[in-house]
Amino acid sequence: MRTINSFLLILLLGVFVSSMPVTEKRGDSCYNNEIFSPLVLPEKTNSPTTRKYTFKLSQTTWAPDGYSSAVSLVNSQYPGPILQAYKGDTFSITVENDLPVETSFHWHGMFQRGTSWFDGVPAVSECTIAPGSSLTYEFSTEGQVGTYWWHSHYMAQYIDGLLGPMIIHDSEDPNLKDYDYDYVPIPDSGLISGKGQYSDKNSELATYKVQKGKKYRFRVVNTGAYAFYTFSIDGHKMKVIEVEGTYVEPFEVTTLPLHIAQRYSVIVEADQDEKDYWIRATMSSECLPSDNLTINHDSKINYNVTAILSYEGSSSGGSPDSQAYTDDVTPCRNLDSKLIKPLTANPPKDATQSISYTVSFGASPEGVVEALMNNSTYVPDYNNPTTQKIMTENMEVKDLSSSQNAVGLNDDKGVAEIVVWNGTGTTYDKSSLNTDNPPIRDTTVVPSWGWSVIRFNIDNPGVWVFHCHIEWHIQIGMLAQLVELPDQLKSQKLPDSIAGHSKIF
Ligand SMILES: *[C@@H]1O[C@H](CO)[C@@H](O)[C@H](O)[C@H]1NC(C)=O
Ligand SMILES: *[C@@H]1O[C@H](CO)[C@@H](O)[C@H](O)[C@H]1NC(C)=O
Ligand SMILES: *[C@@H]1O[C@H](CO)[C@@H](O)[C@H](O)[C@H]1NC(C)=O
Ligand SMILES: *[C@@H]1O[C@H](CO)[C@@H](O)[C@H](O)[C@H]1NC(C)=O
Ligand SMILES: *[C@@H]1O[C@H](CO)[C@@H](O)[C@H](O)[C@H]1NC(C)=O
Ligand SMILES: [Cu+2]
Repeated sequence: MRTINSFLLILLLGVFVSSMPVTEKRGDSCYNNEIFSPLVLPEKTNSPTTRKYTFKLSQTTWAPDGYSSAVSLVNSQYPGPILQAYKGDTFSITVENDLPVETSFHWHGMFQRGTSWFDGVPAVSECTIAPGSSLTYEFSTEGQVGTYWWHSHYMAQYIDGLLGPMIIHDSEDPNLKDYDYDYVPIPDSGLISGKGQYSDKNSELATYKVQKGKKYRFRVVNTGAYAFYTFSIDGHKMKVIEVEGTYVEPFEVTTLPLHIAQRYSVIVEADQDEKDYWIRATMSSECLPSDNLTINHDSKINYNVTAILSYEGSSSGGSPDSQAYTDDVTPCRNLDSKLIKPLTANPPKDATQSISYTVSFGASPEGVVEALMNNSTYVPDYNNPTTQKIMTENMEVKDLSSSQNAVGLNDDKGVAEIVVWNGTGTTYDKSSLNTDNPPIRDTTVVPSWGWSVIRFNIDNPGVWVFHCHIEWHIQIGMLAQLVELPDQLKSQKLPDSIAGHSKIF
């Protein structure tokens, strides 16, 4: 654990601490300009097709917000390429790893039915991709639509830039007639879509151009590793239409809370005076893991991260004088789940298997900080991923060591329930659960000293990680493995590219 710890500390210093003068010339070459224009949709085909992408990884030094740091990029861009497909298509993404370190890519929110080994979680679904080698991930988008993202799942590598959005378009999207253009903004590490002002207040900000009278779908993705954001656009209400791949009954908000990895699609109507307006992604300092060993409290983090909504014909010249909405949003909490009503819902009523976890922090006998799930910190076995143990070595969940935090879900057609506790509770008020049309999402916030209940159908064979998405917490072991329908998994065939893809370090 010690190595992982210090590795993370180094990365954090890169992100949060500014102690040296910026000498680097600010280069524009790394911006992914694709993200500042309305999405150009992929060509439609009559039947589902394969959308091919190639990721070339490289390291460079870059100062997107005026603070220069070492970054790892996909195709020399930040954010990385926007992956797009239509419902039912297959993604085929070849990763060529030219980094001096190993890597692995995760496709956040993808069900990976029948392809769990392409989930990209090292030590769980597959081995890492060694420096100088490549791997082609191939998986179907069947049954999924909406807004997702991808990121490295190796160590805390995505903080350095290995991330990007992923969109599955839908010709039957009920909202298609309600907007004219489709934009993606991603608040992350004090930047919006790769632009921000850290120490250089003259740094260019992300600008989203709009035309009066038109309607814009904004897909907002928190691709950060630490920060909770509240997202808003001065003077413009936002109509929420999609939550992490699920269409919802549209509702209006002025401020959208987003914790790490959460996504929303909102429709914004350009119905105001033709000026410039602040787009705000305000970080809540009270939600940052503020361990003084991990974050330099003296650093001048810009909590008020901004971008610009600029009307065509605006005379503001890139300096809006607009005022923020003043409504109160409870920091570090989900958007009120009572507002989120999926358009189609058939939630499981009762659970056939209930699993509870108390999450906490502790220290190893050597004094190293650990994150615990039921008093057990997860220790990755990079040389022999769990999927391989199950599929090729015929191991059972009970054979896995306790540091694997593994639980078997064996009841085909059953319903799993996971109850996460922050604190020492043991029972919760079942009558307080909404079992008619609860939010359907892949990332939720467990409230301070509170609990969350998650239910899902046991129908997707694979080894899946259930983890905290705060990078600092996952790196110190806040992760459990759900071994779903292992017998069915064993009857699937591991592709040669994965089977032959063993760790060489
Ligand atoms: C961190 O904070 C704790 C408690 O607030 C304090 O005791 C400790 O000295 C601090 N450590 C450093 C390195 O500043
Ligand atoms: C950030 O914005 C809030 C609300 O607009 C304001 O109260 C606060 O002073 C700002 N903080 C900084 C550091 O500019
Ligand atoms: C976690 O601990 C609780 C309380 O001892 C227990 O009921 C529960 O089954 C444990 N969870 C797992 C996954 O073992
Ligand atoms: C974790 O360990 C503490 C201290 O030994 C104990 O009191 C607590 O019940 C344990 N929690 C779980 C969920 O097992
Ligand atoms: C539980 O909530 C408290 C209060 O907000 C927080 O300090 C603590 O870090 C939380 N525990 C975990 C494991 O996130
Ligand atoms: Cu993720």
